[in-house]
Amino acid sequence: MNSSTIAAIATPIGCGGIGIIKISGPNALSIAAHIFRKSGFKQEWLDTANNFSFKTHRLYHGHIIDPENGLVLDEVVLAVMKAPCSYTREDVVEIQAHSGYAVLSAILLLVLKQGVKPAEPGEFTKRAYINGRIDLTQAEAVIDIINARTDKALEIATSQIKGDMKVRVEAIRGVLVNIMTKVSAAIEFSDDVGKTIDADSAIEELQGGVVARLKELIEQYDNAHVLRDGVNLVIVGQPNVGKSSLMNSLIKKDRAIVTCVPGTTRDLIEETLNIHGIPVIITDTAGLHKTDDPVEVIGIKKTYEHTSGCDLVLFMVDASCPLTSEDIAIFEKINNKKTILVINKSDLVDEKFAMNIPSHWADVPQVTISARYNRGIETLKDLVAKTVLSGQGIDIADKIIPNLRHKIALDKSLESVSLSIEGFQAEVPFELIAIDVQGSIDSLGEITGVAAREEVLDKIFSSFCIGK
Ligand SMILES: Nc1nc2c(ncn2[C@@H]2O[C@H](COP(=O)(O)OP(=O)(O)O)[C@@H](O)[C@H]2O)c(=O)[nH]1
Ligand SMILES: [Mg+2]
Repeated sequence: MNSSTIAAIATPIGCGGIGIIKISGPNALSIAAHIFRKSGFKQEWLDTANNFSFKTHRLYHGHIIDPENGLVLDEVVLAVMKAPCSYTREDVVEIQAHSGYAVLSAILLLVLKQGVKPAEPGEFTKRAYINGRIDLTQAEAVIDIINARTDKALEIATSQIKGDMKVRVEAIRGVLVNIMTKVSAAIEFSDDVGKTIDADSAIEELQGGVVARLKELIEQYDNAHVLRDGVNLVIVGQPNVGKSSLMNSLIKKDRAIVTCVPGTTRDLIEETLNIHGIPVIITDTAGLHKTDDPVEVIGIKKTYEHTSGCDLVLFMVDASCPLTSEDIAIFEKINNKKTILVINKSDLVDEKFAMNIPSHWADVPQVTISARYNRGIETLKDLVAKTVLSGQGIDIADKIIPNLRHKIALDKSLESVSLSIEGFQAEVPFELIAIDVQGSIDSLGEITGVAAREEVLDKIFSSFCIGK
């Protein structure tokens, strides 16, 4: 348990109905008692040390009063949760005050004056982890819930905060620990024939209980991490093909200016949208062509820079005129990216129209749309989802989706366990096999936190906001 008491404003600063100041630590209750006056106060409520004594999991209505001068700072409700049944497993008091910059700052200052430390970003959750209430995957899920932009991302985060990922990883780790126990016994009692390991059954156990399950989780990351992390989508193409019209059609508002004047869009225009549960940041760009206009030149440079870092390119061409050498030049520049060929202005050609495209574009998924008349937009969205979900379709049944940190540890664990299997097969000494089994165990421990290094913890918790 941590000996210090910490406090922070836990709600966004601004005008609102309620703002919450959270206090956690051994002195949370005594400090709250010192600055709080319950409504209808009676002297007999005080204990022998002249302190107000709170009951756990109760709400108390009253006022925050500066004990030095008797000044009332606000009318509040106090939520009291005594250790260990609290978010941090320490004594916790939440002061529900009115939300305004001045009032919340004044109360926080008063709390800090009582010898309380301002909380670091994520420190409450870090304490919940250190005090054993949650594992590292659940701590990460807290930030995922806060940042979730779609229902799907939220589902993944809530499954993780319930501990689904932890349970899955611990089950795999359990198999490894079991094998490790046998290997250790075999090393220790190498003279005792009865204590040796049957390599075939160990390999079978590792293949089924570890390798297959690790691969399943890694595959789940590869196929579906975009549901949690989102994707960056960029619309590129020559001027006037209809990029801004598509942007507006996708986000269902007139965000980008649409005109028949080539070179209208010069800057990058960014919007967020939800495509079948995938959080998408979409960028409309300056038309790509040869130009002497200095503003357009900058816009084109920005377009290429942005495209190099994106996850998926919507490469747009105009159905009403044949492809030009400019179109082909653009395609050559972006063809190292995942791309969808979007053939726009289908309203200007007849139904049987098929665009004449170079043979090496044949593998590029394509869709014909009319951005102006909102035709083919749903098909385009389906294709985007399918492409970024690695062709897995939109229904990801399993909500356990590792994040990048988990996936790196899973890869390491898989590598070590594979080496240990090779060791069993080659009948190398058990001492060497033990190193790989232990390596595989340790990598999984990094995920849940049983074997996480301090810098990993710092990195995770520093991404939190203050007050969480
Ligand atoms: N007929 C037709 N015109 C379109 C379509 N999409 C865009 N346009 C027109 O093409 C011109 C250029 O559109 P805009 O979205 O500004 O193209 P951008 O330069 O690629 O951003 C405008 O006059 C649009 O109204 C479409 O699907 N069909
Ligand atoms: Mg435009």
